[in-house]
Amino acid sequence: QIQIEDDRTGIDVQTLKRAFSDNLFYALGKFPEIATKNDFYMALAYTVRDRLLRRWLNSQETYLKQDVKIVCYFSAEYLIGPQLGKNLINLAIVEQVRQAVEECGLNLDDLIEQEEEPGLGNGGLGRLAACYMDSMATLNIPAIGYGIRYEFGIFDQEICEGWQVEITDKWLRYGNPWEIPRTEATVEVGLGGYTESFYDENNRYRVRWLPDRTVKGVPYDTPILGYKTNTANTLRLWKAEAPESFNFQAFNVGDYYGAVNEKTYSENITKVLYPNDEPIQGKQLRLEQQFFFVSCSLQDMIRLHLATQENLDNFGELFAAQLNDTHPSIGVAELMRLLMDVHDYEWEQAWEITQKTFAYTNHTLLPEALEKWSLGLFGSLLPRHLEIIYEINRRFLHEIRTHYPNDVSKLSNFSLIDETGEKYVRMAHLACVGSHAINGVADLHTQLLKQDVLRGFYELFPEKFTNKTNGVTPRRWIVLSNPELTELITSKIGDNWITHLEELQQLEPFADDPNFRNAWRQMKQQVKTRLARRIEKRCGITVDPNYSLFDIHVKRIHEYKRQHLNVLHIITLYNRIKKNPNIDIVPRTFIFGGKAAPSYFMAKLIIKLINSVGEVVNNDPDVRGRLKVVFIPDYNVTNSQPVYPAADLSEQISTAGKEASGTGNMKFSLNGALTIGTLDGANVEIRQQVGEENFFLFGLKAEEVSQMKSQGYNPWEFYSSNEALREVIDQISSGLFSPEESNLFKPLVDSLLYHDEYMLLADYQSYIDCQDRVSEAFRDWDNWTRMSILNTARMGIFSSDRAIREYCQDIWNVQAVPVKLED
Ligand code: 26Q
Repeated sequence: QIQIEDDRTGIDVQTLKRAFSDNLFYALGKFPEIATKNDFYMALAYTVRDRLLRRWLNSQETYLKQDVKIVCYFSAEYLIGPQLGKNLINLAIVEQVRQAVEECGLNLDDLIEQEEEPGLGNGGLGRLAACYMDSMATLNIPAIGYGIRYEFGIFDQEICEGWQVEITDKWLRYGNPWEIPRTEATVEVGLGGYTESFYDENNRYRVRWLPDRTVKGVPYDTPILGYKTNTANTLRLWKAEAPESFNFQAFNVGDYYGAVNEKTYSENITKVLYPNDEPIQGKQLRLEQQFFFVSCSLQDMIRLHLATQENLDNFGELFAAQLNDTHPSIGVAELMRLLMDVHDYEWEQAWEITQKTFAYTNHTLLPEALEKWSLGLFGSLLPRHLEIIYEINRRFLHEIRTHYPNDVSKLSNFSLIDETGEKYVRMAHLACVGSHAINGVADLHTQLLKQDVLRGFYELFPEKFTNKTNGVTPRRWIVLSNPELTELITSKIGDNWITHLEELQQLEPFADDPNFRNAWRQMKQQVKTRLARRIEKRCGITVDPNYSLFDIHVKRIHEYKRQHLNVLHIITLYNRIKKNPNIDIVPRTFIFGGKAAPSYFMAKLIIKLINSVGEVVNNDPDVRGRLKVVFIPDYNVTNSQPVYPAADLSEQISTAGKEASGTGNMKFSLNGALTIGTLDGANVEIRQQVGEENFFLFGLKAEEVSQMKSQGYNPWEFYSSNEALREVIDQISSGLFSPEESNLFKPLVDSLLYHDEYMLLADYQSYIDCQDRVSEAFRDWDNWTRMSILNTARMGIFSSDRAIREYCQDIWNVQAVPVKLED
């Protein structure tokens, strides 16, 4: 072995130190004396990247040589979070690196915090994709994550006078050491134009698409290394570029600005992530984004396939493409087009390959969140795809006619085209017919899909439907976020749980061990203190980590998630104190965090309400610090990591039947928080696992919600018959929390009193009673600790490793492929 190689791969402290200084000098062009903190971070990132490159290349080589089946995860969003800490853990070199940088006079945690995360997603769906990439690598499953390299990710949030303000996320500003552009794998994507038919040299009827513009897709690859394994998969994100830097023809005619304009236009496609976690009506650029990344990815897969195979006959045997919601579902039509128009396949065989390749995951039950595109927009951007969709539909409706000969209403219900008013393409229908498997993301969610949203499709092909309850990766959400808990668990049961999370069960007997309970409580205190320090620094609010219950509600701000129900509880407690300042009350710190879609007025008003109530409660001398309300600004992966470990109570209080699964609920409970929650999404399964005596349940059930709605729900009845509730609502509307503008919260109050779509008033009393039980339980520290231990011990099945094993077995038919480090 030559010395150079050692400097790039060695993992002893001396070599790491030398490599770190080398990278600082040769990659960043700095001496330590003049380096900034970011220079040091970059130098360390390169040092770590060097150490995973061998594994990455070997993994890719192994896949290429062995004809293995590869999972292609298609997702418009990835929220992978900061990479440095995670890679150190997966390489198992945290301690050596800590020492190495310390010997250079630096602190590892400071450097880790320096990293700007790629915020290439909105919330749950994007983060799920990231957890799944981690698990696939850890389980040695060959995988490629395909997506979009947004130049601006989800906006940064600032809070000004209690309001959300959006700031552009310039995450690439200081460079990204984790990605490598692969310009040699650039592909071209067409848009717009028209189609024409012709007869080819064999006199076969053919169609071709003549787009009126093309865009280049350049892949940027990020390695995703598994935990203590040699597998490093690829996250391949596409950036849009103009085909030529100059349109010379236009330039010669003198249209200089027109030429440059065209360039900016193409490059717009991957400029910015849409910050909504629900579809927005008819934005052409969004459809362009979806088609762009899907077309790039399918072309890339075909190129990879043809590198070792003669034709595409067995494409579906060597690739499993998972559609992360309907956002990439145009892939069904695009693969059909590529197979037929470019690779000469007949319809029947192309369709067989397509269905075999794709599977579809649904992430929503809200009917208004089902993606659809108006025919006009769709046809002008993707004329050939619209034709293909019509033909898929024609054949599909023919089957429907034979299946339900006497029921014409079935045709319009199943049609891929919504013709009830303005005409739309229904993307979920396209995904369902084009896939061999369809899944929901929690038991209840899948059940409701079968009964409700996709009922017809379930009746038609029940065998396509399965449930795949979400999971989260214990590497990021325990080992990295909560070193104190990690150490405590490992001291009792060893560290095998990190890859076999069911083994947390072995903690159960210790729940009755007084010494262990003490250690657990101390550990919780320690992580709560850590969060308290951050809150002090970030928000200037002093909170008490020792006696106060940390009651945490972090997630996107949405009416169905009911952050404002939590606020009604806070005001209720505040009123109790005001009426009786000496009341014996369990001190609580209410912690919120989350972004609102910039155009979602009500969600932004909820943020303002939280901060306004905080202003009053935090500063009222009668409260004597027993209640504190904190809104952590700019909630993202980085800022969330210190939050989950510090929770005593996890708020999972969505209206039953609205939250598909939730994944934050899992992160909290795994870290020993108790949950207050409705029977919604994965809460149902969490409660089954941890035991009903260790879970605070309240509220209407999903069927009761729909029942009450169909019987004509009247929120006013709840308001007028409940004195405490009435007082709270009246205080909000009278301007108690908005003295400078008493009508400020009128839209919110009106929405509750006159519509209350999400049944807050119906669930109010049940929620308050349940919170009272929480407070009583918290007084018994010892038993609370026991329940906390049992939560962690029984949450093992919510590992994303378990979820990925299920996808591999039931949907993808993919096997693990071990990668050797030597070649
Ligand atoms: C679609 C079209 C146009 C613009 C935006 C969108 C869009 C973008 C993001 C639609 C939906 C999303 C994100 C949805 C999401 O995050 N859903 C969550 O997925 C989690 C993982 O399965 C679940 O745990 C959550 O319950 C679900 O809300």
